[in-house]
Amino acid sequence: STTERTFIAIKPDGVQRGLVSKIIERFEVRGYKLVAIKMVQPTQEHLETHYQDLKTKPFFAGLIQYMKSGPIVAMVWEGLDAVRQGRAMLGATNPLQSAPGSIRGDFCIQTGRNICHGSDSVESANHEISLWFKEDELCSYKHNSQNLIYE
Ligand code: YYY
Ligand code: MG
Repeated sequence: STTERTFIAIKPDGVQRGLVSKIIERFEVRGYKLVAIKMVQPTQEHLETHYQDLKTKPFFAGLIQYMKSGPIVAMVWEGLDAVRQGRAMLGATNPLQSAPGSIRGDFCIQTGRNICHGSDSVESANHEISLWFKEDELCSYKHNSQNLIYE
């Protein structure tokens, strides 16, 4: 459906490296609709909830340290197949395996500094969106180019 939503975040390294506009641009020019955006430096507890599925992994503590080291740009993007396409646009978790042309494949090198996050399923997207945004922070509007992007 054209109203599928995904949670995309620019991690602290992406912000510090000046990649905010480039990452946003990929989603904008593709035709996805931005429905929420904010800059936030999340708490340890918030990040532990966000990454709860990874809490037994050896890299978990380092991941949380990195993620709370500075502000993040949190976003919700909407459109056809947004979750799966969003993941493809970010590239593989390990940037050394990310295709050139993907965000990670173009802008970073190591897994532990992979500059961006994207939901991995519609179910986790809905969960992450509600974790990062209040209902009234999600904007409902018609994209002006809706009829040019979709047939
Ligand atoms: O969804 P995605 O971000 O692509 O990967 P996840 O398996 O959910 O891991 C989340 C996050 O954890 C990843 O973006 C970097 C970090 N990480 C790591 O530092 N080392 C690993 N071996 C795997 C993941
Ligand atoms: Mg993940």
